[in-house]
Amino acid sequence: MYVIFIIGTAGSGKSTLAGAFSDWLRSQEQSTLLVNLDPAALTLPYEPDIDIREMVDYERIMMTKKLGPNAALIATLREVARHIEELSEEVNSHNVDFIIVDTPGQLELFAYRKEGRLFTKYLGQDRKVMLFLLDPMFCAVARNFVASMFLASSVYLTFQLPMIQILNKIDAVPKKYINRIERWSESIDSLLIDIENRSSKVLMHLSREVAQAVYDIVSSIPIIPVSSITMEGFPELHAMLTRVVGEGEIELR
Ligand SMILES: Nc1nc2c(ncn2[C@@H]2O[C@H](COP(=O)(O)OP(=O)(O)OP(=O)(O)O)[C@@H](O)[C@H]2O)c(=O)[nH]1
Ligand SMILES: [Mg+2]
Repeated sequence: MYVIFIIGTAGSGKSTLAGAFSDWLRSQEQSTLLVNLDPAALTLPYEPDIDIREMVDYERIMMTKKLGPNAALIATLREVARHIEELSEEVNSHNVDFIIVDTPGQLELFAYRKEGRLFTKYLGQDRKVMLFLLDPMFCAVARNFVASMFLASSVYLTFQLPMIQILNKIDAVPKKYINRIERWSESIDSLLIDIENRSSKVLMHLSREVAQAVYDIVSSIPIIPVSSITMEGFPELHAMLTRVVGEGEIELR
C-alpha cells in the first residue's frame, strides 16, 4: 500500500490532482482511498471516501471562537488531531493499493504545525510519500524557482518523507517553461546563469546564495510534469512513486 500526501501552496491544484490521479489509478485497476483533510473546503472535485468535514465543523468553530479563517483552520485541525487515533483506525482499516490524502489550502498550516506531522505519522502504515506541487507559471522565472526550491526543501526537512515535486498544470503553460524548469533542476550552472541575466544586483546576490544553499537537497527530489486535465505525466508519476519509496514495485494489473 502507498500513502500519498499532496501538499502545495493555495490553489496549486492539490484537490484536482487527488481526484484525477485516483481516477487514473482506478482506470489501471488499482484501488484507492481518497481522504480529505481540508476542513474549509466548500466543494471538492472528487468524492472523498473519508472526510474530516464529517468530524469537525470549521464554520461553527470560526463563529463560536470568534476566529479569523486561518486561526479557525488551526483550531479545527487541532480538534481533529485530538481524535487522530479514531481517524487513523478508520483510514488504516481499508485495504487498498493507494491512499491519497488531500491537505488544506494553506500549506504552512499543515507543514509548520505539529498537527500536520501527526497526520503523516498516523495515516497509513508504510510506503508514505509526499507530492509537493509546483506552479510552472510562477517557477518559470529564475528567482521564483529559487524561492520555490527553498519552500520545497523546508517542507522536505519538516516531514522527512520521500518526496516528489510535481510540476502541475502543464497543459496551461507553454512547453518552453517546462523545459526551462527541467533544465534548471538538472544543472545549477544553468540556473545561476539565468539568475544573473535576469535579476537586479541585490536580488541576484540573494537568489544565488539561496540557490547554492538548497540546490543539493532539492535536486535529489525528482520533478515530474503532470496535468490533471489531460492526465499527462500520470504513468511517469506512478513509476516514480515505486522508485522513491523503493520497497518493491506495484505492477499495473
Ligand atoms: N489547466 C489546469 N488547471 C488545473 C489543473 N489542476 C488544477 N487546476 C485548476 O486550478 C484551480 C485550483 O485547483 P484546486 O485543485 O482547487 O487547488 P487546491 O490546491 O486544492 O486549492 P486549495 O485547496 O484551495 O488550496 C482550479 O481552478 C482547478 O481547475 C491542471 O492540471 N490544469
Ligand atoms: Mg484543495
